[in-house]
Amino acid sequence: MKILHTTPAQDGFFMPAEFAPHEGCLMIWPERADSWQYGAYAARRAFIRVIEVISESEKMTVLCSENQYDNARAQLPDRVRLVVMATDDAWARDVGPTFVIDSCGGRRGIDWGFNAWGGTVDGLYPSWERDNRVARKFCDLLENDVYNKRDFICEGGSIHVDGEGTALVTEACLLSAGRNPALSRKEIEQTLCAYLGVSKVIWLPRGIYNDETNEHVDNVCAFTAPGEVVLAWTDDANDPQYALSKASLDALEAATDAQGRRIRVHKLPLPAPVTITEEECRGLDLCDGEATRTPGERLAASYVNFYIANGAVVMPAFGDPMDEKAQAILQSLFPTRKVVSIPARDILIGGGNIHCITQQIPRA
Ligand code: KQY
Repeated sequence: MKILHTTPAQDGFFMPAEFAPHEGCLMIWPERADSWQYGAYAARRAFIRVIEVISESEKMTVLCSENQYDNARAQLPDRVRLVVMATDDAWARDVGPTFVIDSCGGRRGIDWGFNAWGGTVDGLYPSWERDNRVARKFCDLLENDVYNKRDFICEGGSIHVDGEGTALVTEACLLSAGRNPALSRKEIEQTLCAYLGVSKVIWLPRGIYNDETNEHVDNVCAFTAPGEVVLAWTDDANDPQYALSKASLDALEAATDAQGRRIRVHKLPLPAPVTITEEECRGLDLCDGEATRTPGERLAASYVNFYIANGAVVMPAFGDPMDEKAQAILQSLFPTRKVVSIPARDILIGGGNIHCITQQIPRA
């Protein structure tokens, strides 16, 4: 495996859309006791269900700690490849490589810098060195060369692309003080263009209310096809989310993509606010002496946090009447894939959802 110091755009590589064909998917076995309540037992059940569904149509690789290898092996389907690799938590979207491909059958990874969503400014755990090394190690495992971009803090959940030259990000996240404070908005945009192989970046102002990632785009808006997105939406003007979603709607309606198209926006309803219970908080260890959640805290629940697999769209469900409506909307937007909904409260408690715990490996 070579470590590259050029850029993907210079070399003719670009990030394909998530709805383009995948060779496989990367996930990480949950274990961290201040993220996953009560020994991560319930979280593991939800992760396993996600793994089962995705691995029906893609080669699945799961990373786990040495301590968890036997336990994970016993619970995962035989068709899943299980690899021991040290991580700090289970967010494959954010710590795994972002893959880029070219038109000659090549695939490479990008190794962004990772600082636990904000480093010493507002990061979510005090040490992230193991996570920061996952992208490069995983490229080594796949025998894919890797672009070194550790001097730029970026998580996979903070970017979406349409595969036709357009990227989607939020200002709240990409311009946050804990990411790349020395870079201007223009410099950040130039970096995204050089590494994702895009020519246009659409900036949404905000993401999902109380999203501890500084409002990753993958929880609020996602491409479903070139020129088409779903946007997390509420009609309740008293919900703090309303102003955030409305600001993003305005930005999308004013934008054109890299091909000069206007963006078609499909509103995806949000579930009623989801809050964490006292009992759930009691099951979480302290992090650096502090509680990671407070009883009654609103969690960043959104149906937009789905994963587009080769044969399925895997979406979170929250036991809310909107679950079925959201599923029907997604099914109409992905007619060639089966939309499978998975109860995901136990993933949400960790701070993200199905998109955040998966990372696609595009077919080269
Ligand atoms: O991408 C994500 N949404 C990850 C969130 C991590 C939160 C850590 N508690």
